[in-house]
Amino acid sequence: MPVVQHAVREILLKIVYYGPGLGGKTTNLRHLHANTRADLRGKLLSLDTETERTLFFDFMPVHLGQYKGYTIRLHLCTVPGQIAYDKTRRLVLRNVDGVVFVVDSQRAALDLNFDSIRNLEENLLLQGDDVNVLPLVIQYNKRDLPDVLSIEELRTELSVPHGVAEVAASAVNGQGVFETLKLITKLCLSLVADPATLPEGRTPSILPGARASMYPVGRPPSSQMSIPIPGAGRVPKFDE
Ligand SMILES: Nc1nc2c(ncn2[C@@H]2O[C@H](COP(=O)(O)OP(=O)(O)O)[C@@H](O)[C@H]2O)c(=O)[nH]1
Ligand SMILES: [Mg+2]
Repeated sequence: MPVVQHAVREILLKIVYYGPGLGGKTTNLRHLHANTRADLRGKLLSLDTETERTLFFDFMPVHLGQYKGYTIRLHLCTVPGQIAYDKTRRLVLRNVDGVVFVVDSQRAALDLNFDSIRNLEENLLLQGDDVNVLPLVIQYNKRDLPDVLSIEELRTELSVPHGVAEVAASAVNGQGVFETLKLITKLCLSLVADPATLPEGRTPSILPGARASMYPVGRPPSSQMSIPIPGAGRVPKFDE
């Protein structure tokens, strides 16, 4: 449900990074923050415990390029991964436009990934969203570590539906981080056929005819966007 402001010709998208604790959500935001021009980004606001685990959430505003004459503003948020913080996760998920699910690719983290992706589905359902409709990117993170499952194994074990947008990443090295953001933004914007025709303010998340948005089968409106999307809809080779 993007927020459109016609007077200032601006679209606001809320993108939530979801996933198990210590999977790399905060690391994604830190990399984006460190590598975005100061005039295009706001402060990265993090509420961590002493052990650096995200207690509440991280938040960062970013300005992106233009889309059909409208400026795109993003609100990037993370959720706390620990089981105990389900209420916080639900709060952060409200009015979400797109989700990046950050998978911890380590073999030992499989159960945590599984619980978290099911928890995402449940929480989206509770607020009337559908994980099969909402723009979603699966980021397979920590590909640099030795004991990781293959992407095929992770896809099967986590029951990732065929055709969902995926990115292989090593967020700690910055690999795949911008690609993930560009991909989710593009999927979100594919719902906004023409911002000029949307009502002022918040619009319903599921616009008529938007069913295919999660799956990059209907081509996103790349010609109108100034953001290049490398390898949209496929898992890139790690060294690309
Ligand atoms: N080796 C490796 N470590 C990572 C990667 N991404 C994150 N980490 C580390 O994993 C830990 C947890 O990351 P964090 O971003 O705080 O996880 P969050 O709980 O999902 O926000 C930190 O020590 C990160 O440095 C990665 O791609 N590779
Ligand atoms: Mg965190």
